[in-house]
Amino acid sequence: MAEWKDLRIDMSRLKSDIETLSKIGRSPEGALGRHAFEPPYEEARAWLKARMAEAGIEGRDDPAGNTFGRVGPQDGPCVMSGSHIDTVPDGGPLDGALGVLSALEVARSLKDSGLDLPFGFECAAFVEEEGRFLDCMGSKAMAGQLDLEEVAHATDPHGKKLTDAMKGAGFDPARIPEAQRPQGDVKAYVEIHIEQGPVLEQSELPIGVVEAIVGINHTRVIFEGEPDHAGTTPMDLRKDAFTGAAEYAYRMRRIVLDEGTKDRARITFGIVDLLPGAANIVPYEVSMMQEIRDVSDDKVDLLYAKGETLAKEIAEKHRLGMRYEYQSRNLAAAMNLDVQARIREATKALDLPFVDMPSGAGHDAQVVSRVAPAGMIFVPSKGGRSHRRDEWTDWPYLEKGANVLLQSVLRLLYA
Ligand code: HGY
Ligand code: MN
Ligand code: MN
Repeated sequence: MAEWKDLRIDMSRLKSDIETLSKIGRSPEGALGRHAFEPPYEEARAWLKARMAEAGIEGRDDPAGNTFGRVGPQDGPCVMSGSHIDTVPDGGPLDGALGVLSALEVARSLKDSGLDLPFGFECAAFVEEEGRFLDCMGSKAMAGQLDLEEVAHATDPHGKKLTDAMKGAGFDPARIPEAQRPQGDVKAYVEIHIEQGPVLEQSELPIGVVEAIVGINHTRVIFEGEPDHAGTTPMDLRKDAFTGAAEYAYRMRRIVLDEGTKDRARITFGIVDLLPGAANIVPYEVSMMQEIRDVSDDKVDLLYAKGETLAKEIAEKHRLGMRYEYQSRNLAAAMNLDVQARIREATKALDLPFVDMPSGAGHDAQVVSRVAPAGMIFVPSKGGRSHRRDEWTDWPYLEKGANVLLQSVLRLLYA
């Protein structure tokens, strides 16, 4: 039987899994899209469970739509590792997939090792991390942090309801609360993810140990005007909703730069819907999805409140109506110091240099950290690129990262 400190993952299996999953949900034009509960996602879920079954691991879906596989003792607390297999529209092959498939490879390596594990190890695919309907919906359900009112109202950008999408995939939204795991059930959680930014690549380091994850607030900012003829209505008489939206987006950027945490605050308007959408009609409604991020929740709250005040001021100035509709939030999260220490130990044992760093992206780990000690491992992103088709990390970095994950999990199991 292998000594646990000598265990390593099998890169050929992990590589083959990453390549195969990257083809599920890919259009003939090359765009990858696996949106929670839609057919490509369900195909990926079935494939994942088949891969578990091939390894002698039983795949299990919980009532919220998360998927788990467990090795070692089947009852009692577990060490868990996972991430998500949903993607953003036209997304990349590694965001989320790396964490799920590396966790699966860790499960297989533990099973093959013949080690007598003191606790179970679970690999997890949390559903709907990317927030097409509702950010980190699956991990929030497991952590008992899901607001069922938000679930009832959540829609995708086309107006499809989350509850209808769940039903379409065979899940009953009324049973979501059953997905909550009892306190103490997850003894520790560790997630590997691509960095999605340039820091590791630029400093030529293979591993990042995450110290904290940003808080995120999603709010719909809507300006309402009147649809008038674009040629005959004088400029000073029209109620142009876009004028309000444009001024708002421009001035909010300044506020976030001046009043958010230095170098850590972000604002993005990633969805803008304009009605009626004709070149010769004054827009009567503009709805923008505002995303604020900061490492400090107090700053997120402050910027959110400043946004409402600004929107009111601008609406008055241009004689527009205004609605400021909160959608959802993820609280900022510090990673557990003990889990961080185990990751550093594992990294040093593998003779790899690393850096401690914050995460500007949101992750399931930040939700799980509310109910269990959680940590994260980052690997470099080529060109810092993510949430796009050419997102990539070279294979040797992925192998190093997966071995750090395995060795971190072993330290958490035997701690
Ligand atoms: O949006 C995020 O930060 C993550 O990629 N879901
Ligand atoms: Mn993402
Ligand atoms: Mn992700």
